[in-house]
Amino acid sequence: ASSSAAAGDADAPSQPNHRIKISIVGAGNVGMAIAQTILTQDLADEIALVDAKPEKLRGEMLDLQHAAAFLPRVRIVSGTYYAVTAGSDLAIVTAGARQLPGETRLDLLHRNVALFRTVVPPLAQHSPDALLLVVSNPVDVLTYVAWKLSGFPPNRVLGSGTNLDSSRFRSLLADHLEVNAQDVQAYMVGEHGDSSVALWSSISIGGVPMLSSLRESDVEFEQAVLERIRKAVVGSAYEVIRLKGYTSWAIGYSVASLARSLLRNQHRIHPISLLASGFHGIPDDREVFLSLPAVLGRSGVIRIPSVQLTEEEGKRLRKSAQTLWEIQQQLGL
Ligand code: 6V0
Repeated sequence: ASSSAAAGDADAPSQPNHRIKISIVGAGNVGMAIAQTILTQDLADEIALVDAKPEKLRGEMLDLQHAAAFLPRVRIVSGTYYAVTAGSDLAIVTAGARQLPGETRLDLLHRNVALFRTVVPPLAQHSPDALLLVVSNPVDVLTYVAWKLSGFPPNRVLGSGTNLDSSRFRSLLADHLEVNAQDVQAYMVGEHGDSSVALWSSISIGGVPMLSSLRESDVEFEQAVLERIRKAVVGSAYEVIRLKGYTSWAIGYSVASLARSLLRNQHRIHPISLLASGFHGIPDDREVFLSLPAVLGRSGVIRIPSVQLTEEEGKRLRKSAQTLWEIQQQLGL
């Protein structure tokens, strides 16, 4: 299937004096890295921060406000309640519970679903026309949860997904090939994290397809190198967490790049978590979110271009879809 997931490609809101408002729920490491990148890139006229911890939240808000002399003029507000988010163009959710010692991933997921029940409905209520961007992990399942709880159309609910994995992938490929990462086109798709799928067949360097331009005898060697690179991408978040306790700067830039493409109607293609039913053999009635390259603009997911997957890549994607779907069945939504 290659039908559009979007209802339309409107430039709304189109009022000349429209002020762009971005809300960020969760003023932790990730939420604040996103806020600071959005601020320095001049993407919003107003930023609203929400967190459950009022003192930490106020501290973060004041700290950002004190940078005003160095930044474009942006109104920064905060609150533990959702009225501060009213009228957002984009709402980004980074709030999440942390895994407790001995806790399974599924138990953690149940706690995060309970948390999303307190976050998503009031966000949607105060900003019924917003785009909703989920960052909290496990991002694919939680994007599905946010879609269900918001009642929004699927084109307006997305997860940061493999946008970050793909940029790590591109930069490692660029190092290997000794070219600039901007000239490397390469995607990781599917589930964000351990089982993400690298699309070898569509890697191109300066517009030249990589694998098909190799001599047959070199393909096997390159594929072994590429698999090593894929593993390095998957391991890179773990390494950062082991070294500094959390990840923040790269996800901050990754989410800011999504915010720019969405709010500035850039029609850029990003691999992000979206409703993937009907694509690459995922059954139409399996409502799962996972990452595929999508054209992003002011109305959210504008189009899902058809990418060529090899049989093996398609198989891996469908396996992830099946796993995600089985997990969702246990959530009672
Ligand atoms: P953190 O520093 O613990 O921040 C989480 C914040 O959420 C804290 O400030 C909490 O007070 C706040 N919070 C908790 N409950 C609520 C609530 N009910 N309402 C409002 N705020 C609440 O975590 P960190 O910022 O490091 O990570 C946040 C989430 O992002 C986690 O789920 C990570 O796993 C996820 N990441 C996702 C990435 C991706 O690529 N999708 C990348 C990095 C992290």
